[in-house]
Amino acid sequence: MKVGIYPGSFDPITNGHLDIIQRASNICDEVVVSVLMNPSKNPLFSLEERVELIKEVVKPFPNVKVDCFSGLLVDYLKAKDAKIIIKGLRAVSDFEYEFQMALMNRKLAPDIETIFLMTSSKNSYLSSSIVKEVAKFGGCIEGLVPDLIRKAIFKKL
Ligand code: COD
Repeated sequence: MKVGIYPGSFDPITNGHLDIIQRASNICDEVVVSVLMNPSKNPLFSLEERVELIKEVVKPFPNVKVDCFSGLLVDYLKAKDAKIIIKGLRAVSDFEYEFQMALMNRKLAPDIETIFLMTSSKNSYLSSSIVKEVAKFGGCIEGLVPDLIRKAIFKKL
């Protein structure tokens, strides 16, 4: 069974992330959206909130699960006996950082492959931070995140 692990902060999940999840679900038997537990960051949503919100919005995809992890990504994949890391690419600006991470992950675990999926152009400018910033100053974030997430963001803010 081909299990693809899609790791990230997902604070919160956006339509850009969902675009990648949908594409990955078409090529993997199972996709696990894995939220990083990172105590050094100061997220808008707690880990539990992020996991619950993602579970709600991935309901239409029967082969997508949600989980969380801490520590090295490759150790998490080994524990799950998975060999595929899914990453999303928006623009050339993502490439350098993602390439560096992919090569380091390959050095740590040569049998694990990173697969990059390109987002639709309509989602290519989206990031969790930009959505939060626009919302914070009262801007419209309709169409950038699922409705449930939009409501959760405004409730938080
Ligand atoms: N369209 C397409 N893809 C998108 C979009 C969009 N609009 N927005 C984000 N993405 C992609 C990102 O490129 C990324 O691939 C993924 O979605 C998640 O994005 P974020 O911003 O939620 O999460 P990040 O980038 O903060 O996640 C970083 C990781 C958690 C993957 C990374 O820090 C990690 O693996 N940490 C574990 C520790 C580790 O192993 N470190 C060594 C790695 S070398």
